[in-house]
Amino acid sequence: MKRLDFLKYLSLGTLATAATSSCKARTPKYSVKGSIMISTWGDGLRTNAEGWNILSKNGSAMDAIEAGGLWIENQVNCCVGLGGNPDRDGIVTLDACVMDHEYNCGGVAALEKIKHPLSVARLIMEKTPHVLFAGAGAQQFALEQGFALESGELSESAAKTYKEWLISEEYNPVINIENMVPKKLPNGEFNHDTMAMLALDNEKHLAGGVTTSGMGFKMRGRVGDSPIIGAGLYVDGEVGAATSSGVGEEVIRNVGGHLVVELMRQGHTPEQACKEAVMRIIKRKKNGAKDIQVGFVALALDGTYGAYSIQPGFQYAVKSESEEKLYDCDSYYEK
Ligand code: SD4
Repeated sequence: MKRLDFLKYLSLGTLATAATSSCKARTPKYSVKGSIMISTWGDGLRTNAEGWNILSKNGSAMDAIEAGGLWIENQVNCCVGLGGNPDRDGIVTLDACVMDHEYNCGGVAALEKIKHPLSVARLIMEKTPHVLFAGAGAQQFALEQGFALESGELSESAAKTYKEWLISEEYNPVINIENMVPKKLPNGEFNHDTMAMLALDNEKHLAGGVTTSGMGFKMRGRVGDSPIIGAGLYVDGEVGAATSSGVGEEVIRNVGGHLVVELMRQGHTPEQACKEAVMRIIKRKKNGAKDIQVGFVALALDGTYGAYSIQPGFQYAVKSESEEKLYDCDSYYEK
């Protein structure tokens, strides 16, 4: 970014907010007919394929989301499932949530030793009067529902990364900035890849889901935006759905998912809504959020979709009848 633009944005902050809240509908950037699934990052191509198996046979958006979650949680990568990076005490804790078009939702926070947190979140939604379970209670619920208790042993890659991290013990939440990251994790990996998914089925029902091991080397007990309805995910069956990846604290502070959906309700396209939510984060951070990443992806009920992030490098995958593609979204800062 153009420093001048940024200063202008800061000084015109109030004006900007007022102007956008009366924003009229714009020509949609991307739109599709029929069902569609959108997932964050490169692995999103695979989660979309899992979801598409269901959507293409007239299955429900929620089933598609769960299929995507099951697939990614079975992989070993830095940031989703039990193979992900641990907290600073060396323990993997998982966050996940789901939400459907009728405002039903469920989430788990800081869940340990359970392989499929997104499915647990769905059962919380379907079988309990509650929305969010945390820690030991979340694990107890999962065991009661028949999930196995896993060993808690770190994956080979997480054990290696953790060992290297222990040398500095520095918590450095620089994530999701593939092209311009100043600092990688010690093993050269990037600390990103939360799986955030949105789907629209042939019944025009929306659903969303997020699953993550959260920020690597977080403080014990830390919960990010991913299981928080309204922050990491929000679905409004009358308007659209939005989800996020990046530094969860900033998404929670700005109630990102809900903000994006409300902006769409006011007439913003999905991309414009994501951009406005990103701008709020930038405006409210003293250093203009120069060193962090947050990206939002949104899907409107009419099938239009879009995304926007603070830093370049945020990707999302789209699968519909007419396309199968990984997009690099526009960002506030340039490479
Ligand atoms: C968190 N939002 O725990 C997650 C991290 C993330 O890509 O999205 N990483 O704050």
